[in-house]
Amino acid sequence: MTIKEITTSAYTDQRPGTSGLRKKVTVFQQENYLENFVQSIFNALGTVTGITLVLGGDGRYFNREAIQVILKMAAANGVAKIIVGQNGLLSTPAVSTLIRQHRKRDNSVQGGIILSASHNPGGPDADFGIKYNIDNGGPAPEKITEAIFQQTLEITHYKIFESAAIDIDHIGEKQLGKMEIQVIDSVKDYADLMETLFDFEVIRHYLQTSPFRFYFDAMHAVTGPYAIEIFEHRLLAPVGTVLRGTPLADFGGGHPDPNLVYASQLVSKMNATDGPDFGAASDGDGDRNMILGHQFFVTPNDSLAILAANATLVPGYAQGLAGLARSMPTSQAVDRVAKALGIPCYETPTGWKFFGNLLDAEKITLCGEESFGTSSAHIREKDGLWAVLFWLNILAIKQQSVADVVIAHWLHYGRDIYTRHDYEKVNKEGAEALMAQLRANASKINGQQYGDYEVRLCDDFAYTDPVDGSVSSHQGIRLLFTNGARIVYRLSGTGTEGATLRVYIEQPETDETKIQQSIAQSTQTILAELIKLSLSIADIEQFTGRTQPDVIT
Ligand code: VG1
Ligand code: CO
Repeated sequence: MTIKEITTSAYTDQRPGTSGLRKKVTVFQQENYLENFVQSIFNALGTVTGITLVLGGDGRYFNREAIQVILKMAAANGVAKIIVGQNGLLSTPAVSTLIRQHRKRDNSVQGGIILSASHNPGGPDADFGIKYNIDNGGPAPEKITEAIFQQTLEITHYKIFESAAIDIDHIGEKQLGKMEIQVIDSVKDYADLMETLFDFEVIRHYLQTSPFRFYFDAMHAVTGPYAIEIFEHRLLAPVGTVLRGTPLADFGGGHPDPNLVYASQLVSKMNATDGPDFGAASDGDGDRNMILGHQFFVTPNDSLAILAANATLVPGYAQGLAGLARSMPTSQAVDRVAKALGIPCYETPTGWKFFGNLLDAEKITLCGEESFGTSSAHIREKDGLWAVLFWLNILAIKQQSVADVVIAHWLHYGRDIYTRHDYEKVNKEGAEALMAQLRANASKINGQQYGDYEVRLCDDFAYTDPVDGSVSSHQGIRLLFTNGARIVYRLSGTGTEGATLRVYIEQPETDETKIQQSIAQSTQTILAELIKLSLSIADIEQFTGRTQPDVIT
């Protein structure tokens, strides 16, 4: 076995987006493409000699190949040890858990590498991704992702160990040159952490003694083994509670995206007359969650607010919450809870990395995004199964239906009627021109009256991190109306084809009668006037050629 130094030339398209580097598998399969990025991570870290890293992915196509490359490159670069999930599988929240737990005992643990394109489809013609997480278990902040990007532009060489394939399918310790490889059970540490946060006894009792029925759809992605262990083995839910529980390299041909469109199988189960009481799904890498009741969809915005409002019912949060946070496009539902609890609520740009400092500084305990992401200070990533367990724990205590819990919440705190419209795979130049025009017109839009809606503020959202003072600008155009309604426009940073324009639309309602009426109405109908405005203010048709979104959430 020898260390080889390979000459390479730089690619110019390796800037990490909202959540790591995401590209088509065919892009990653280009000569030295993955190697360049991995070496750039190591180079950006300065020295990796003697460090320990956690490594795993969501099992999608190219996961195994990438793990072999990373192990060999780590060994050649002087990494002391890699902790890797069996079969190369680790969910994003499990990686975060492992980094934090191993670091408590061993401060050579510096971070981890996650292989996933999250909710994007997998397979030879679909997507792959790679992301670096730092020693707190969370996604690298912009300062580090920018340093990695700089390295990708300057790279000339990378180092790799020449060796046969390393067995990652059997638990145990192996050696590659001087580097130790510890293949671990992908599930155990994460499942143990969940037991410390939630009352498994109460949930188990409820599942066994009441008629309550529930399904979890793992979408053939990474959460299958975690969900089977937690729900079926530890909580004794009936075998078959976990649907599509086997991770597949192409996710069975579907989008591992837990929303009403891509989890339609679960949705139709929930909508049946005699359907179950509770349903949930998670995404490719296990950090997202969708929560459903019988014939009822809980928006991620409401879910975050409801978890916050009920947190003290759950053992892990019985002491109360330090503060709350949401990404800017996420609805203001959680702000109402923060206000009622008398705790701060922070508004961050889109992407989990912006919550890290707030969590580290103990300024917040729970946080979330409208994009089906919710989590807490227990790790530094969003956490799909955590949210499902949180709901199960609350339902087992309250013994009410999901719909009753949500409606009672609305009547108490007010309701934020909300939708997100995604215009996918649109022409990149058109989408950028649309944003540029909005940006240029922001000051003109300020103060404008559109029908019943008067703009109180139109700006391009910028965020100053309250902990380290770093500034992130151009995070989305927001229109705040005097009546509390909002329209937000931003371009996705996770897509791999053309551009995706996301339009977020929100209308608060605090009048009890109107909230009651809203229950039977469709969100799109209630928001019709704002939706029309969202199209005209940004000239969406003119710039994208589209008159309707591809996905409505
Ligand atoms: C999307 C979501 C964002 C989320 C990100 C990563 O980003 O909007 O809220 O943090 O995906 O989610 P964008 O830039 O496409 O809007 V996932 O589950 O990577 O890990
Ligand atoms: Co994800």
